[in-house]
Amino acid sequence: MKIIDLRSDTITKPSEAMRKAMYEAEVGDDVFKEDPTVNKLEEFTADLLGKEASLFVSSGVMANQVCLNVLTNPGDEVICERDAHIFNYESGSPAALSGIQLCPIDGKNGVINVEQVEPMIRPSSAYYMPRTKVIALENTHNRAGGAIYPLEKIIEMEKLVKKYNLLFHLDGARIWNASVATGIPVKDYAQHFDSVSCCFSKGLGAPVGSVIAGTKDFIKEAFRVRKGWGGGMRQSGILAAAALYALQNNIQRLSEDHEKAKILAKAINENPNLEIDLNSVQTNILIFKPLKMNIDEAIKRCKEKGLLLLVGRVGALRAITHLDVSFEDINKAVEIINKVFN
Ligand code: TLP
Repeated sequence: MKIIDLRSDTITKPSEAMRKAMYEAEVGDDVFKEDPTVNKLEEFTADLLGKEASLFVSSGVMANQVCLNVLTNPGDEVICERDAHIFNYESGSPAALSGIQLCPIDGKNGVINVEQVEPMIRPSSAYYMPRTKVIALENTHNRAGGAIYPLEKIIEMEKLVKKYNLLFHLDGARIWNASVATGIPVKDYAQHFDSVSCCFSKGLGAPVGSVIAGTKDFIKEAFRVRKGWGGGMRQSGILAAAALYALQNNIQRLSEDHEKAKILAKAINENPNLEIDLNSVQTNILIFKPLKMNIDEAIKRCKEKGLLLLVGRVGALRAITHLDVSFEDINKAVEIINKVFN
């Protein structure tokens, strides 16, 4: 039985051409900053994001956590949306690794408004309170079904950040999807933030790796923290080559994944036993609810028929389209979904 795996876009495997680029990569010791392929990737990414410098790291979690560590001091507070990845899926690392706490705010489609955030900024005179230091956003927003953070909302929030002398972080694990869907260059998103993290190992199809971007001074500090956390890699040009290949070849094709998500979303919406907010399906993630079956049972029944799904938000299923599923696979997924939820 052919398995259609829609659990995540992280499950994609490197293509032949990507593997060839990895095989042929020139390498050196990156702890001495002597890996030419890593250096090239970092320059390329910094330029793409319009930042002074960037740093290749092992994962999206490491990228976010190194950024938060560099931006804060122990006892500080970071404001984020309640469904944010940094709040829900990073193993409590803000507390464990940086001694900071998060202040989650309920959003709509992953978006929080300045009117909600401003009253949550702690007065600097209150020495007995945590110190608000950072506002962190996520674009696209995973738990909000891949929703895009509107640029004008980012700009509004940036004004608040500046007014209170705070710092601004973007979890841009899937910023490429936001950019392809809106036509807004990644640079135009990234320019508003002090630190940006982006992933190569999701929709772009690389096997490993993320990047952090910011000022030269910020990246110098991030380099130190990465090393201290055991993230100094040696001949990592092998991995950077895959990331570079992904950036040069796999960004524009994300629009295909978005098309596949729309096909799937339409079918789910037409099924009376399922509920989906079509407005939230803006990129490659679908969050939907079975109305007459519990989540575990739904995942089990789909799996028996060859379709792999994951739990999304609490009480909801998640499907993600990616470069290793074809349009034909999507049609098959629709058939399975209609059989399971009939
Ligand atoms: N998300 C994974 C799971 O952890 C849920 C997925 O399958 O979607 N930021 C965002 C917005 C993410 O969605 C993820 C991964 C990360 C950061 C962390 O990336 P990794 O897993 O590479 O550390």
